[in-house]
Amino acid sequence: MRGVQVVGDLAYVGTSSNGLKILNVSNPSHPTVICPSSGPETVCDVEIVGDVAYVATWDKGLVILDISNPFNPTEIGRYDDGGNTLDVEVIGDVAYVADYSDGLEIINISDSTYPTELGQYHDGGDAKGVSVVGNLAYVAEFPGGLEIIQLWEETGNSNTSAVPEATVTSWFGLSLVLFGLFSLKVIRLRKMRKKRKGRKVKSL
Ligand SMILES: [Ca+2]
Ligand SMILES: [Ca+2]
Ligand SMILES: [Ca+2]
Repeated sequence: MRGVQVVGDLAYVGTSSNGLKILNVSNPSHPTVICPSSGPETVCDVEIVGDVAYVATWDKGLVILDISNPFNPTEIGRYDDGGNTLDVEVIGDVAYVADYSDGLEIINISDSTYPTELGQYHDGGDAKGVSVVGNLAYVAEFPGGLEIIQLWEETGNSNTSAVPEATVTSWFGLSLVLFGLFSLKVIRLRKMRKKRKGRKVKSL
């Protein structure tokens, strides 16, 4: 099993070679399988938004499933330009994907049937996990450690140079470990323009 999300009475569970398995877990003592497989993919992560499942499928990219009928999920879109999709986070019309040797990919999912790449950042290493908070993407990367990628510039009086200091402060107890083991970088990625290039603004 790889990745799981529960919504209401249903659990969406990733499998190693059968896509998503969907179970009714309304009785947690007796979960019942209502869909054993959505396809042949290896699922690394899944995020459910309404009637849509965004599935990170290792070597098959980001797969988008219509799950309005959980007994029979159907693929409605897919984005795969190489890499290995390990983790996905969806915020609004954008999917942020940790795509291993392709780094961070940012995918426009406003049209689920035709996902398109908005941007990508990769400066080496393998992206294995991603979490987005505000305009920052936190990427777990092997072997570099944590990379913090600025997705767009703040307006007004915000100071981008304050970002790494604030971040390290929040992990005060781990800061020495972070400095010793990880390469902590802050990268500016120009806002949501097609094929925009990222630019590193600070390294620690
Ligand atoms: Ca790409
Ligand atoms: Ca890719
Ligand atoms: Ca990197």
